Amino acid sequence: MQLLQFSTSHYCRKIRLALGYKRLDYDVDNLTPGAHTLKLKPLTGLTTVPTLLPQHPDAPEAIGDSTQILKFLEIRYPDPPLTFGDEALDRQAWMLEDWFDESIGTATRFVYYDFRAGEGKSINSSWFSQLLVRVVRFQYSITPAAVELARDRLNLALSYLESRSKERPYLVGDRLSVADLAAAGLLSPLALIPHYRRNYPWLFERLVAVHQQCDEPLPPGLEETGSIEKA
Ligand SMILES: N[C@@H](CCC(=O)N[C@@H](CS)C(=O)NCC(=O)O)C(=O)O
Repeated sequence: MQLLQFSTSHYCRKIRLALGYKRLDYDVDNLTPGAHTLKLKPLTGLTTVPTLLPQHPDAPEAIGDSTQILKFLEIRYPDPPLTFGDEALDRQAWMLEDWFDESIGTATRFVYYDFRAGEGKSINSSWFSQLLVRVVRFQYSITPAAVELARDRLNLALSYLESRSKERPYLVGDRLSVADLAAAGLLSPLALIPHYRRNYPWLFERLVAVHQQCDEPLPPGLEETGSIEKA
């Protein structure tokens, strides 16, 4: 199995968490942003990573879109499960997964690239990295007004998640599910932003715990300590 990815993409992190949780062997092909469309478009008709190549005669050649990849993995490799086999719980888990994907993942991207262009420039001030930040901000129309809307959306999401996390560790049911993987992957870029590290310590405790459960290296900002104690 091969994962076509950008190493820094939070959507690709979500899939690596699932592959790790299911203890599946895979290798990665780190695509070059810009040139990636040449490889991806003929395979899936999409231009986005992650794309999974199952490399199995009974499976499609390529699966694009992280939710579709999770669905494929869950059907083909059901053990250990990331769903519940219960209609109501599964509906809740997939709805949360979709919400993180379509709304929160995008909001995180806006806030993260705004940070990287300003206060967080020193994270990587090389010309290539700064060019990439500019291109992404242009590509997704990351304007100051849009960033404000994204911040509001994240604040609401984080207060919802905080109230849930006080009740129980998992977002749905009593074990890890696609909803937790989506949350851990798509909120992971916030670990580099001091405002979120200061104000939402419980979030980063959860991110570390999910990454450890999935045997996935911790995201930038959390990897140096393996815990959030020194944050
Ligand atoms: N809904 C998609 C979103 C994936 C996505 O936005 N990927 C970005 C990287 S984080 C990408 O490939 N962008 C390049 C492009 O749009 O051409 C998914 O869940 O897979």
